[in-house]
Amino acid sequence: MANHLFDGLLQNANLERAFAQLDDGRWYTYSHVMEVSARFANMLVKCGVQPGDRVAAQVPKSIEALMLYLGTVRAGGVFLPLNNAYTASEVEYFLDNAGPRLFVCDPARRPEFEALSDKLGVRLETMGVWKNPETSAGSLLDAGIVAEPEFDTVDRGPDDLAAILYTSGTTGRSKGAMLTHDNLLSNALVLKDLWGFTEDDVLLHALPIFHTHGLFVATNTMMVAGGRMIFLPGFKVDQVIECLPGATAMMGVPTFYTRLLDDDRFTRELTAHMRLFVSGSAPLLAETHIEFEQRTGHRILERYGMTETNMNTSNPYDGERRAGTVGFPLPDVDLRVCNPDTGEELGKGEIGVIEVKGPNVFAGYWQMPEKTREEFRDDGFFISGDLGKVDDDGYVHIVGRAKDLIISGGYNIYPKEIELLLDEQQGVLESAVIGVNHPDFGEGVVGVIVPSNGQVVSEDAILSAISDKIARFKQPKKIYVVDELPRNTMGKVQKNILRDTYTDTFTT
Ligand code: MCA
Ligand code: AMP
Repeated sequence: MANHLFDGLLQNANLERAFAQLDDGRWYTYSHVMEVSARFANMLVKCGVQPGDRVAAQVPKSIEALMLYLGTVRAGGVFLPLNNAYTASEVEYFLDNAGPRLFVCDPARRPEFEALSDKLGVRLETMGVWKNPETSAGSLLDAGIVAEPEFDTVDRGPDDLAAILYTSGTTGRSKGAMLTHDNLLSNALVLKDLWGFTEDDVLLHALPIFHTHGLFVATNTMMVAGGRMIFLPGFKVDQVIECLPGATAMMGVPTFYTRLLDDDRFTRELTAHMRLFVSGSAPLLAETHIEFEQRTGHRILERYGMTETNMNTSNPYDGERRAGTVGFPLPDVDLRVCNPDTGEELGKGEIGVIEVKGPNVFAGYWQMPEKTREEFRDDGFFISGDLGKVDDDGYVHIVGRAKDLIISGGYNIYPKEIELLLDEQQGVLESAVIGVNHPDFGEGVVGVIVPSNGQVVSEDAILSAISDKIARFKQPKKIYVVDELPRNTMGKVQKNILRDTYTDTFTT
């Protein structure tokens, strides 16, 4: 046996060639990738990590953080990346639920996590951003960078777990999506071929690396192609514009593209040499697609995926990329549209819930067999919770969501989680959380609150009370206080009415 994912990802790597160009001027070759991932794998073993153990990481974006992912896979571990914006109480849930052997955090946040890691019996190490050999960048990074550069990569098969990524749920509790070696590798291989990536490509990487898009779609696909990345710490328009001339391709969420279009320096000349712009994680407005083409001459290639499934569909590389659609199912993905209640398959053009099956689809939710069963049909199709249709030409359209979900700047926010928190606040009887049009983030979070009898609640007091409870990007950007919520005859809150009422919150 071998290590299915690690060997597969690096099968086309030429050790002499560059893997990443960093914003601090450093260049990483594929030989560095082999060496540094081995050093981290050695460190992980020293920390007690054994095959199957989870390694949780909430660390700033860096090439070393990516090497920690690869080192974990080489050591036979299961990588569990966490959004940097998560607060200590959110992190507590993930650590408690996943039971990792090791938690690697930002050195600046170590004091927040010491008591927690003691309580949960999780070893705590730190990893910051490397500056120079004299400056400490955290315990794991300092030691990892000088550990042995060779490692006997642990055997792992296609069905072994490589990663767990948490996704929130409509019940408010996050669920750990278990992704196998083959879920990740098969998707990377398909995308490389479909999007024509080769070792001559240079991907401008400005996405975070704690989610599927930046961690797997972008970096795994580049690795299997043997290509190179311009690896930026995050998305800043100035830096992206400065780096575009050196890139051949870019992947982003719609907010990246609307921000670029808002800048006059983003021109046809600047992008003339580019081969491909990919968008996903949130709906790309047809207007943005059209404006992008008018400005640059390029048609953005939109694709559709989920944490649980990696990528499911893509517009064609060579054929027509249709605005407002997410293209065709990937070659190894079966996709159908069904009646959400009965599960009966619907015909062309009919709207229902999108269901998928294929090597990309996850192995279930970590220690939640019931939840897993609920989201699969008996014949193995995963129920996405997205509403869509397939048109006469076979293009898939996403027309809405059966799940109550807000997507803001490419981050998923489940209203239930915010509502539970708002309801706990002093003076609050009940609440509803909705997403409405936001010029920058696509959707912006709005909270609507009904005070308890005789109580006075203010927007400021509520926002300050929840400020350290949930990640900043999930916090309502506006709160309205009302006497009652609109309900239907069944007593269910009519969120569509709230969305209509507050639709102009961020656009006027
Ligand atoms: C930052 N803020 C946000 C968001 N990001 N608020 C709502 N939604 C957001 N997405 C808030 C911060 O809390 C802060 O608030 C203020 O905006 C400025 O923060 P900053 O960090 O400076 O923002 P930014 O750097 O401009 O970030 C915006 C961003 C970023 C670049 C669009 O959110 C981003 O990189 N998004 C990509 C998400 C992504 O990779 N999704 C893929 C998921 P305040 O000022 O009030 O403190 S994977 C997935 O969905 C599936 C599998 C798929 O198909 O890909
Ligand atoms: P996540 O749980 O972060 O993996 O987000 C997955 C969800 O993002 C999907 O279920 C869709 O609702 C949404 N999504 C991803 N890509 C697209 C897209 N191109 N268009 C519309 N929605 C998308």
